[in-house]
Amino acid sequence: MAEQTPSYDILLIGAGFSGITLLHTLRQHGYTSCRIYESAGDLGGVWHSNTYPGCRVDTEGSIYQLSIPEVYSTFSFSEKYPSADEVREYFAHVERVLDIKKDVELGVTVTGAWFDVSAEGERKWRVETADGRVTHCRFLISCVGSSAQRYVPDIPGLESFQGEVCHSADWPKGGVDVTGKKVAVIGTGASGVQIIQSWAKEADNLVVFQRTPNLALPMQQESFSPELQKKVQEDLPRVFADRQKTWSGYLDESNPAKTFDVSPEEREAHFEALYEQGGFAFYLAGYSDLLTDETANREAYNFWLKKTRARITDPRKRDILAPLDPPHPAGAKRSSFEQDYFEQFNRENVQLVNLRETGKGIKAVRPEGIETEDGTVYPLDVIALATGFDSLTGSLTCIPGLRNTSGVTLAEEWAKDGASTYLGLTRRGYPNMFLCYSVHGPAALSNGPASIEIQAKWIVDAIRKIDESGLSYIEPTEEAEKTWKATINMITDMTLIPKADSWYMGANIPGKKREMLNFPGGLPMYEQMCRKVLENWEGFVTV
Ligand code: N01
Repeated sequence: MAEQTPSYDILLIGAGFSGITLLHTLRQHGYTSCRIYESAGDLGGVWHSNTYPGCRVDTEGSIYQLSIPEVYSTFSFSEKYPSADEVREYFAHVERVLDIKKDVELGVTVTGAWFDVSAEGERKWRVETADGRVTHCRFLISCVGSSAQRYVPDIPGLESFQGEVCHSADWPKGGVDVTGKKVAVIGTGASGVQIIQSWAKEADNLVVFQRTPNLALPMQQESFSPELQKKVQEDLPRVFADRQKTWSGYLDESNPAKTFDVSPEEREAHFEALYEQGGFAFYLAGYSDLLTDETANREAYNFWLKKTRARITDPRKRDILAPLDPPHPAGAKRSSFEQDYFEQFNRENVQLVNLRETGKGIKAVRPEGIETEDGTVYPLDVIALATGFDSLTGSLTCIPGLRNTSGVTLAEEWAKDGASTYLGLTRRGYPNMFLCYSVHGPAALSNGPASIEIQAKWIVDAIRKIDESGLSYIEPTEEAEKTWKATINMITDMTLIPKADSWYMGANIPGKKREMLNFPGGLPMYEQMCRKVLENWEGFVTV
């Protein structure tokens, strides 16, 4: 039987990329009393839970991995953009090399945590878990990621549906056989695009319910021969060094020219080259005013429009998937990467419903299917909810008993005043708690492993400095948090990002405060600002 009141120096929540990076870095610095509590049954975070059909990472495998030599020198991805299955194989490999699980308890859900700050108290965290245990630790590190809390929209009658309802982030373990079936996908974000690409080819009939068109870009997928895999692997040390120097942690750098500084011919050739390159290059290596000037942005949109509309044969579907007027500035909301997404709508078995058209909103789910406001009923056997996550904040506020030193829960605090952190790494009222890949860090605007490595290094250096200087704890001041948030908002307001209803801005969840949840200044600036603070604990109370 597990000990009822275990105690560690450092407790981490979550065993995805951040938890593993932190644990490995802590071990390297001699911290042996570390434990990870992970609610899932294996390592991998979102990659463990996202098993929907067609699931694939939308970052090139070469940069979407840890820069740990003993790990990367003994593994290579077989495709440019690896499948979720191969990412799970990668995590199994990480386990074989680093023996992570010896410090992990799987199937353990943290339900609450509180730091006893009183002078007569222990000045430690008391962490509650669903199995009834209370764990004590000096440092608590949240590695819960951005997408721990799935979002299910409140659709009347959903529970009355007689067929199967599956959320992309909680897919039935045995999969869903849709052969000969009538199926629907609600949502056209990254998950929806990938499910649609798979199901269109397998199901008897697929109905896609789209609210906002996805300005999806070509993935330009490639299979790697063993020779190419070897070449990619040999180049990794350079790749890892380079990714830390760019704004996003991807290798692409913005073109210093502005959109209209160059001739129309040159511009067209540049757009064409980036489109052919695939992935985020179209934005990240685009002209420098792409995300700051609406006319420039429209020029990039028009190029995408021309390319995309040429692939869709039905004029009605063409206008819904790639409308002449942009739904939002290109790049202000996350574009997915597609392989043959738009071609699926040329198939006779694929219907498209524009939820923004009068009468076409979803009225209710009936036992036999989905009814739209105009009374049309779409008969269905399976409904896929690809409706995303209460991103970033939701991963923390879903821990019901996570509360500050005064006993107020984080969920209450942030519901009232919006999110607040210092550096995206710490939070007032939560002494000695650190956040990784979380609210107000580079998170969703970065290549995960790249920003995680910067934050993990900072967190471990902060813990070492606390130990070396004999401090009990550190805690950010209210003023420091306010200044950090103001900095984020100031940079955000210089861009077109607020003009899109995106999960970057918390705008995908009804009732959630609309505010920027990521640091938009880029990795080099972020790292520099965080490192400077560490020199003298600027913005922290030290006890
Ligand atoms: O979620 P999303 P996701 N009625 O929030 C729609 C990462 N990821 O799971 O755009 C009808 O992007 C919503 O519509 P709208 C990646 O970072 C990565 O797809 O809000 N529709 C939208 O179309 C990604 O960005 C990978 O108008 C409703 C969709 O549901 C992030 O996770 C794979 C609705 C939600 O899209 C999230 O992606 C998967 C409603 N009531 C995910 N509510 C890879 O790396 C919401 N929608 C491959």
